[in-house]
Amino acid sequence: MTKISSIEGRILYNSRGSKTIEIDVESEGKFLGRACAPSGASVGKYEAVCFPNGKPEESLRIIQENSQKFIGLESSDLKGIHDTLKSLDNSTNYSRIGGALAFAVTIASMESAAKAAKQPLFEILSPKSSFKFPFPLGNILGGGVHAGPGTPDIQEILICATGSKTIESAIETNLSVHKELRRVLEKEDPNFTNGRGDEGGWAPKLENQKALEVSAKACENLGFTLGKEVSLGVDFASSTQWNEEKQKYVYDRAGFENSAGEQIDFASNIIEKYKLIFAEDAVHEEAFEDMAEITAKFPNTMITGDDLIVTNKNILTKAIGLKSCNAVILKVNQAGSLYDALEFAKVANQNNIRLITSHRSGESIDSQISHIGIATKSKMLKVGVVGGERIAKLNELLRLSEHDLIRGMAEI
Ligand code: 2PG
Ligand code: MG
Repeated sequence: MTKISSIEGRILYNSRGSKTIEIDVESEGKFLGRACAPSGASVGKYEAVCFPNGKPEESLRIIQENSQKFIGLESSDLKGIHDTLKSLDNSTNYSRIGGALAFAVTIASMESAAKAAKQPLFEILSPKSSFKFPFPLGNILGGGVHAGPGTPDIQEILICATGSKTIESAIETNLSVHKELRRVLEKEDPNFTNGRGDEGGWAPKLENQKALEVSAKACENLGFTLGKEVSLGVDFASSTQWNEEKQKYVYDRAGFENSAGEQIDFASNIIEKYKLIFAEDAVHEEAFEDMAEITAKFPNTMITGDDLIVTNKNILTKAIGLKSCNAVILKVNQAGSLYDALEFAKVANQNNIRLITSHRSGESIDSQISHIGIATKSKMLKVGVVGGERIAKLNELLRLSEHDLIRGMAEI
């Protein structure tokens, strides 16, 4: 048991070059925990507010003025630290102090506690558990708000080495598909510049269907069968297409519009044709019934809520009642504090809703989410394939493979 002796913060930049906050929590004057908050581009309506009035400086001022409230708390007392944050901000979405601050303070504290206990972070987050590796799920082709005009409306096409038996082979297989896709794209378009989106996926000038075709082609070129050695996933991020006034999904780049019913067919056709293992936000963030229709149709695909659920346990409880999804994204900064996110994970696990712990498109080079994915028994870890801030999370998994507490891959 060690007590927090100091808490400090600073303004840094995330992978998109936007300002963010980093927090240092020290226990007993020597065990340093450090966490830097990420941020999203496709942000759910109901997720925690990143910074008060959009200003990281506000969050920094708040922690500087209130640091004494944290000093003397046990660094491992996640609930106590969470409650202290809530005493500064009793809003439901951290609009006063910023969800980014709640994220950074709670993760830095637990990292400090882990160092003091000489235990890895995943173990201190979930003591006396059995652990498995989540399957890395990585963006190989990006569009939507993560890439520029001319790219697909669909935000992400993802790869997952579902046939891999080890974490090493799962990472290597994802990398090989990402590399092969570059060759396929260069053949397809001799003017392809090798440009990449925010999460490291290629960002070609292609419409949705063609983008899916080339992604499947890259897998086949390597001798893989979709649904066997590897599987594709899609984050439709449909809220970015949803036009409230028209009550339609507007696919600007491809030049068509879908009614609610047509969107269900559009997503269903893609899930079927490409045997998707993972389909995220196939409809917009308030279409719980439409999601339920897709979930009922595809019991073997992870029909996943991200913007729909925003790592919020009350929204998840509603979705469970409506059978809206069989899987959920866990993004700590959507919830706010790590305590909130772990409470959310409990509800998901108790109800057989599969968890996918995820990065944000604007990331830091931290790698605590690899531990959070393991500790929450996530089936997948959505962290990208390439790019320094993405590789950092994958490399941490490789380091953790030296640990004999983690045995084998998750069952998906
Ligand atoms: C998503 C994420 C991460 P963002 O929509 O799932 O891939 O993107 O961080 O921009 O919300
Ligand atoms: Mg998403």
